[in-house]
Amino acid sequence: MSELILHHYPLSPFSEKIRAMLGYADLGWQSVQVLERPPRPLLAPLAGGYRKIPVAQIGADVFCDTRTISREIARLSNKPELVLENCSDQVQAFVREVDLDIFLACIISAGNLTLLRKVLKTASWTELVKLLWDRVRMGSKARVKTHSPRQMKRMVRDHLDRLEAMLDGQPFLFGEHPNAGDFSAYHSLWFQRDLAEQKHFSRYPGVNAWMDRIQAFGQGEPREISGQDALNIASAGAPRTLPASNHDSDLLNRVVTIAPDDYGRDPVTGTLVASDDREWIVVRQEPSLGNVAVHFPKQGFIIKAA
Ligand SMILES: N[C@@H](CCC(=O)N[C@@H](CS)C(=O)NCC(=O)O)C(=O)O
Repeated sequence: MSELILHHYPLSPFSEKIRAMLGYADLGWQSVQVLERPPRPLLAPLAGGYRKIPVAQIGADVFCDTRTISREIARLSNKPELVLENCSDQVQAFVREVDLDIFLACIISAGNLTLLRKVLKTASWTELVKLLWDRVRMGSKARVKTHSPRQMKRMVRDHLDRLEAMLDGQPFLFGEHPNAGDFSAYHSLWFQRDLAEQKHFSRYPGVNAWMDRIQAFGQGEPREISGQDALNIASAGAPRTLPASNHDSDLLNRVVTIAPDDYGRDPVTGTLVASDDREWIVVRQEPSLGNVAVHFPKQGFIIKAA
C-alpha cells in the first residue's frame, strides 16, 4: 500500500483519470470519498480553499490538480511516462486541449436521462438541485471560451474522428505504450461512454477498444478511509523536504495566493516556500493540523503576492 491518499468522488472525470493511472501504475492507495460539491469540511483544512477535485495527499503534503498528482504516481511507481512534462511537445499541446476545451464539451454535451438516473441513484432531487446550482455559479465566474451546445457536440464528434485516426494501427494514442496523453483523453470520454452511455460511440471501434485497454489496467488497490483518518495522517506528519528553488525569487518566503486561471478559481493563501520550473509549493499553518505543504502546477494557475 502506497502512502497516497486520493480525495475524489465516483462521477468525477478528472478523478477517473487518476484512478486509471493508479491502475496502470499498479499501486495500492487510500481512498477518501468526498461530496460532489463544496462545502467539503474535511478536505478544506488540507487543500486550503482549492475547490477542484481530485486532490491527493501524502502525509502533510497536498497535491492540487492532476498534473502534480500524476507526478507523484510516476515517482511512486517509476513510470515517467505519466509526467506530462516528460512527453513530447505534441502530447503536451494535445493534453492542454483535451483537459480543458474537450473536457468541457464532453461534460456539457453528455447530459441525458441515463446520466440523470445514475446521479439520482445516490443523490436526492434536493442534492441534485444544489449540485446544479453550484455548477451554474462556478460557470458564471469562469474564464473559459464558451461554445454553443451544437458547437460542443461537433467538437466531441471531431475529437472522436481524430482519435479513431490516431489509433489506426497502434494500441495507444501516441504509440505502443500509454502516456499522460492517453489518460487525459480517456477521462472525458469515460463520462460520455460509460456514464452517459452516449450511442455515438458505436461508430468508433478503435476508440472503444483503446478505452477498454485503459480500463483493463484496473484502478490499483484502493482502501477506503475516512476524511478524519486523512486529517489525522496529515497532523501526525510534517511536510517533506523541499526541492531546490530556482524561480520567483521575489515571491519566495512571502505570503501569496494561488488560483486556477480557468474555472473554480478560488484562491489558496500561504507562504511560498518553493518554486521551480514546474511547481509552486506554499505552506499553510492550519490550527488543527500544523504545517501543510500544498503543491500546485504552474501551468493553468496564477500566483499573486497577497
Ligand atoms: N485541472 C484540474 C481539473 C479538475 C476538475 O475540473 N475537476 C472537476 C471534477 S472532474 C471539478 O473539480 N469540478 C468541481 C467540483 O467537483 O467541485 C485537474 O487537472 O485536476
